[in-house]
Amino acid sequence: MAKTIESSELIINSDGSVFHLHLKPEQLADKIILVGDPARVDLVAEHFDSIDFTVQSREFRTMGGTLRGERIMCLSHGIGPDNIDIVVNELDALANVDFVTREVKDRRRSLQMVRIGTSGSLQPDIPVGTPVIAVKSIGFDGVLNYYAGRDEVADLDYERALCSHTGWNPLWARPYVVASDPGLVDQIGRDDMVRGNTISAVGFYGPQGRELRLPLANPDINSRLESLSYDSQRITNYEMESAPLQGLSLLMGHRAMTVCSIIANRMNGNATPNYRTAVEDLIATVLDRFVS
Ligand code: R1P
Repeated sequence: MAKTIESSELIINSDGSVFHLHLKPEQLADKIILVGDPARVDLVAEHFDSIDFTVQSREFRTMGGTLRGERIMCLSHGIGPDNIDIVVNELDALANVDFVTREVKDRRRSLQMVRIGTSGSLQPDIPVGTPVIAVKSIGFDGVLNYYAGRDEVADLDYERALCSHTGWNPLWARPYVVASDPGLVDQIGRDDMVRGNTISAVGFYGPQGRELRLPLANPDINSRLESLSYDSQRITNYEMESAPLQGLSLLMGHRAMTVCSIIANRMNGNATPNYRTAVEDLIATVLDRFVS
């Protein structure tokens, strides 16, 4: 018998849309671009051949339409891994739950999600302006630890190596390492993008080793992360969403990846507040390869 989900667990608005995203099942496209900033949704959608709808609720702004004859949509998730828990669960519900009967559908629908973000480099040789694909995502946020099956989709040996090399602070959430969808990475990644291992942090300042006025619990964390080499892989950059996006997609049967434009180099102390052109170029490149 199909599982039925209570209205307290999956809240459906009176217009038939899902609680936070305010999207209706019929609006869902299989190809989805995710961006952090609601204003960036318009930069993506201006490449669409047609725009069928725009929906906004809080930081979640969605524009849906077509590109080269395919349905596509772009959605903003705001800042932080906690928002990704909302976004991926609600997108999955739109795809795989009947909103009238509240039953989980028998046939699973798989979405393709590409996050285009901004990021800080942890390697001196990856400068500002470089697009970095998260071939592996490393969650410092803990979101995936709340789901059964976490250990089946995570790279436990990498996690152990990371904890041992960094002297992991036991007060922090247990980190998890998850892989991007290899097909999407091959489709979108070319020689003009670096393939790296991306950390999703739970905050922007202390949780990414930034010291303003408050001293850090572990001030040497970034140099330890920079020097880790596991299975010929190195940690390349910090952002805040790729790991929960990857981890939840793996558990739910969706395909996902993240590519970020580097806007700061944490090891060299360089940064640019003028990254709009680099992000616009990255959007155009990703769309061209995502829908071809
Ligand atoms: C922090 O400034 C935000 O920028 C990065 C981080 O992941 C975080 O969301 O990505 P976006 O530019 O995609 O928001």
